[in-house]
Amino acid sequence: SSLHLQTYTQRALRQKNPAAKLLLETIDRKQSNLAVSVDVASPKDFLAIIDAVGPFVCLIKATLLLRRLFSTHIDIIEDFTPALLEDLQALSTKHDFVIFEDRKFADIGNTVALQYSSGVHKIASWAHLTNAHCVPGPSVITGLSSVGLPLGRGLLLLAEMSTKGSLASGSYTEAAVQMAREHRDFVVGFIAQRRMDGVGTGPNETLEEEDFLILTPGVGLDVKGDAMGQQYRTPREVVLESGCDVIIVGRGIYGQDPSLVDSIAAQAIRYKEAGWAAYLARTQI
Ligand code: 5IU
Repeated sequence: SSLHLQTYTQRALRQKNPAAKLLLETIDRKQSNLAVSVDVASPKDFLAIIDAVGPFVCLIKATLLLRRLFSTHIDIIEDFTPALLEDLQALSTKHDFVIFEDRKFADIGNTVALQYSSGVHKIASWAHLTNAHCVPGPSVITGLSSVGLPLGRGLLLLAEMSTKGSLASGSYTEAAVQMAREHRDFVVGFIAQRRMDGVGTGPNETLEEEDFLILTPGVGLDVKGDAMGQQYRTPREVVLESGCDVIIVGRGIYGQDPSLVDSIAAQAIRYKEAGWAAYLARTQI
């Protein structure tokens, strides 16, 4: 199937899940397939980075480093959690980006439903997209879907990882795709390193209407990895050669000093342009 050769616009029209549709429309409107991953410990840096890169991204990936932020400060500032989330949502409206909470749910259905809906974070109430490991089997989707589907949210399954020696490969990846096929209303795609359409099906049984979104971390223009097993590929390798839809970039953009907002914006523009050029090359073949 050649769905990835279609434009984001064409694919947005066919999407039924509201979060997936919003993401594709946002990519199209802003001409950006760049997502920025904001993994910093200070709430001030967190919001400053998002404000700086906001105009250039389709999506912001938060990590429950938010959890770390909260647990650090929650004793001191009582209403800290709602305030930070309100700031994040205000920036999402101001700059027109989708919010993805990289929560990596991985427990039984009942527990993940509680983690998704309740606690101090109430993730389902503010994150358009979240993700889950497939280790628990389909019940992780059932649990999350019971909370997220009525709210118009979407789920990404972790089908592959960017790290050296990742165990998410081969039959594990195929099982992830199979799980997604059975919950197409809520599972909108994957965190993966390549397209997943038709994975695990025979050569002649590729499903025509299979259009998963592929969001891909492990993207860098200047270095090949870090000292802890992360592996980077360029936007061109990820989008043009592997057919992925969204590049997720963290340290490549905010670097070693999260307080330098001017250089952060400049890096975001650089990655945005590289990601878009790779997409244009892919769809104009
Ligand atoms: N992330 C990966 N690789 C993966 C998965 C998640 O890098 O396979 I699943 C996360 C980790 C971090 C971000 O939050 O994506 C990448 O950050 P850097 O661009 O700074 O490496």
